[in-house]
Amino acid sequence: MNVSTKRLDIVAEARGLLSALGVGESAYAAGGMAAMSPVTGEKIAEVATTTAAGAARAIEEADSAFRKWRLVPAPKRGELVRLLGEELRAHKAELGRLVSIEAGKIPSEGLGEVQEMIDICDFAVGLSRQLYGLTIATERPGHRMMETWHPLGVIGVISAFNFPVAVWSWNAALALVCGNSVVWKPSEKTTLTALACQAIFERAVKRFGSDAPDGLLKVLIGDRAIGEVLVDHPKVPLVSATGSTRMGRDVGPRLAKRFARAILELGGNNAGIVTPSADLDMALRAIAFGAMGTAGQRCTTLRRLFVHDSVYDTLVPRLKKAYESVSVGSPLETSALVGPLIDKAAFDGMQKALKQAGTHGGKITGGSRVDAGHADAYYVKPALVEMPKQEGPVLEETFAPILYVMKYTDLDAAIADHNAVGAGLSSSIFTLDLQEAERFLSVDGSDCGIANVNIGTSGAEIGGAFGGEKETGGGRESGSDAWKAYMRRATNTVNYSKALPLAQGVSFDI
Ligand code: UN1
Repeated sequence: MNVSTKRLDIVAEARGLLSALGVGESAYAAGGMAAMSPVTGEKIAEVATTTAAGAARAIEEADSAFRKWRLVPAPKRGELVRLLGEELRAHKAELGRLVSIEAGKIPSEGLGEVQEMIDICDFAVGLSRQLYGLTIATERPGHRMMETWHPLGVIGVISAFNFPVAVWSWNAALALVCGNSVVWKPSEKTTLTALACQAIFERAVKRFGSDAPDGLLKVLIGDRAIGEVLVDHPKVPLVSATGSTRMGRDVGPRLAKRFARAILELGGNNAGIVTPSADLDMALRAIAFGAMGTAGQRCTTLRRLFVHDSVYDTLVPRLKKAYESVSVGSPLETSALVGPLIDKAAFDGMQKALKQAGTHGGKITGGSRVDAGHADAYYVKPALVEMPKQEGPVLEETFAPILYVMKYTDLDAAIADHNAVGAGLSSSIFTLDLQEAERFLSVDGSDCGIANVNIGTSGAEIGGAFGGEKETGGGRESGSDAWKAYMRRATNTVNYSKALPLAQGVSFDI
């Protein structure tokens, strides 16, 4: 099959999916921003962009929508998210496929991402009948003190290419049941899936009826300048931003300057520890998925591995074999487990890191480019690098499938090394020893937002709070009580007595 035939195929397929998902042609036919597919490296559409004035207008409209939406009772708001979940169920195959085309995910991961959206919708629907406050003991007789949660306003969402639809849904599903509107700036690399989500959402709104105001979801298509409009706008009290630590270093202070809130979900440099008692078959599978899955382009990807020297020579040769034999190829045309990198810059970044690792004494398995029949697409063999110690590129997140493997002898030292990087997102220990497992989860164990036992670092469920510490930014999205970040808290004290006792015994008799 020659490249031009493939080109026609993928463009036609993307258009067919967009139309099935309800996206009008004017949104992607002749706009100013190229939509590329990493699968073939070709342009599949030209998306209409938002101007700075248009972005500001969208935020104003979303603010008006918020003012009406907050008055709709929360369980009713949940009904809209329930309908969104239904639409996602009905269109899972199409949206999952579009994710594969635009982000290069293998089919089960493209579909898995949509499943993650459905799951968070279910979670948010239940939440819409909760949003619990507290009643707190008061020192004053005849008084009641309580805490209530109110909608916050327009929630800005900035998302990355690697989870182009799920990360939006984690934020949007919670924001909506909490009574907010959403303005979303997706990655420039994944605009088509964003347009698809908007169309799916609009269908849910239509089914919901007139209680849903216009402007509950606005999508801004553009580059960094458009993201800045969102970050700097006074009518956006919270921005939830997923991306690099470098992006977070810009966004965080800008928000702080105007006292807006931030949920930052930034880089990860996630590690695993394989102890002497580990179930090595299980560890092998978990490591392979964590490190090679999604072509190493999850923020939760396993990037560092500390292996006890008593099991190193058993596990590492098996791992290397898995690296050598893993199938790499087009997620649309083959059943490969590893799809493409997002673009040439990602490939260059990977090669640079591998070169640096070599200068630090790293022994590299894999890492070279794979010819998948598409000259402008970047497929690579995942790389396993045995490192003498943790230094150089091991300390940084390179958004590509590189796993640095190091030997350890003492668990305390391994945990210290584990924690000695900037990021603090996800972590795991593979052990059947209760003391080791508990030590890893304890106060002076893993310093990450996610710490697992006998599970890899990636693939978290939506029910838990998702996010990490240190340079990962500290934000939490998704499950548990992450919803609280999307609301404002009011402490209310009600006096139902006939007197006016002052707190702290203060007297002020006039
Ligand atoms: C991300 O890479 O930005 O835990 C999110 C996971 C997924 C989410 C990853 N549920 O790997």
